[in-house]
Amino acid sequence: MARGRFITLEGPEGAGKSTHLALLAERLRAAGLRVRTTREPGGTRLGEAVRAILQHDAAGEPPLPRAELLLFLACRAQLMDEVIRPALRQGEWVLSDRFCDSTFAYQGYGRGMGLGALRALNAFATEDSEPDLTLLLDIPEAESRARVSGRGAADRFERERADFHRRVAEGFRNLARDTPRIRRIDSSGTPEATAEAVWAAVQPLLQEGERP
Ligand code: T5A
Repeated sequence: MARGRFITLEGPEGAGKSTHLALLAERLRAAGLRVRTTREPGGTRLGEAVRAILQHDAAGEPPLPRAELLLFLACRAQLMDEVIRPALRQGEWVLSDRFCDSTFAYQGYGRGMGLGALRALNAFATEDSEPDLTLLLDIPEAESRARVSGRGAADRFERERADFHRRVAEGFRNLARDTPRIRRIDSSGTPEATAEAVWAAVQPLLQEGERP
């Protein structure tokens, strides 16, 4: 059985990752593929429990930066072994709302941790697995703020200062420039225009699958 493909969607808050993950999953299913969707942090019982700690201080105190990093990586290790790798082995396409590039952007560029150490720790958590394709949905910072502020109580990351969000956004763009698997997509237009750009970016993977 052919191995499935692993696609991640990344970007700042409100960029449209959840929206486009759902639309892409629908389109891939319509093309006859078996698709599994997941998210980080989350996607397993352990991951969802840790998500509440990471985003909403469910432990009663906020995790300090190194603890925060290790909690994200613990979620990733669990998700990789429990969901992603088995699904890929079964020939499913896996779409994840955030993955390793969020760690590099938020904990690396945002919190100021060294990218070399983050890459090594991420490799340990994933046993060296990488996405086949990453779609970076990019929007101007003001647009991200406007989309997030329109939807109720902010989580711990959304409450970070503007300069943190600026570093994260810049970090994502640097990662896209330096990493061939990352495709940067403008997500500031209409959802329809973004969905078409997402679909175009996925075509090479679909065509690979058609080769004998
Ligand atoms: N984190 C995560 C780390 O710090 N390190 C890590 O390693 C990981 C994995 C997770 C938080 O954890 C941090 C980063 C995050 O802060 P989250 O809930 O997964 O939090 O992430 P959010 O980005 O906050 O999720 P959102 O749901 O807010 O953002 P989405 O998914 O990007 O946006 P979406 O699709 O829910 O909503 C977009 C809105 O914009 C409108 C839509 O109608 C919708 O209202 N819109 C468009 N949507 C798509 N395309 C367009 N062109 C649109 N135009 C308008």
